Amino acid sequence: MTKKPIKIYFAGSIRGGRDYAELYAKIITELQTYGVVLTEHIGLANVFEVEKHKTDTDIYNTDINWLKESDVIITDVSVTSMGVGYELGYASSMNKKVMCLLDNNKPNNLSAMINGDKSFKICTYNSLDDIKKELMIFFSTKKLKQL
Ligand code: 6IA
Repeated sequence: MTKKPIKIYFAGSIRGGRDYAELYAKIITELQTYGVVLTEHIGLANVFEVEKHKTDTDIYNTDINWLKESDVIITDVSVTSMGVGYELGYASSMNKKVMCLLDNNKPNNLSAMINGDKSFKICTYNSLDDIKKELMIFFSTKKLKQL
């Protein structure tokens, strides 16, 4: 029997600010070596243009369905975003595996409501190489291998 690829939900700031959009795209490329990324659009430079025909209700419904369907949620929380916070709370209530990446230069950007949820794995980084190493460790854990 062939193994189904892991479904990954990558969350990153959109209306919260796009300062890290280029990094999101690089993280998504790396994540695609581990499974299927349901939310590839998060890294697009022109996400507002691409998504402008969708209503907020459409966006919400699609994202919640992807969140439910996903095996893991990976997010960069260096830029504060209401949407990402909402998604993380939702994921936590479904007992999903969540990894939060945080730029070492932005320690004060992280809400206590994220930092205080001990079901989240929070990894700080200084570089893309650090992120790649953390992802390798995360995806090599036994529980994820068994999915
Ligand atoms: O509050 P934020 O916009 O920063 O929330 C970002 C998070 O909410 C992301 O992790 C996404 O999963 C989700 N999200 C927010 N907006 C969108 C969107 N279109 N498309 C898909 N997912 C979204 C926004 C474009 C629109 C302004 C035309």
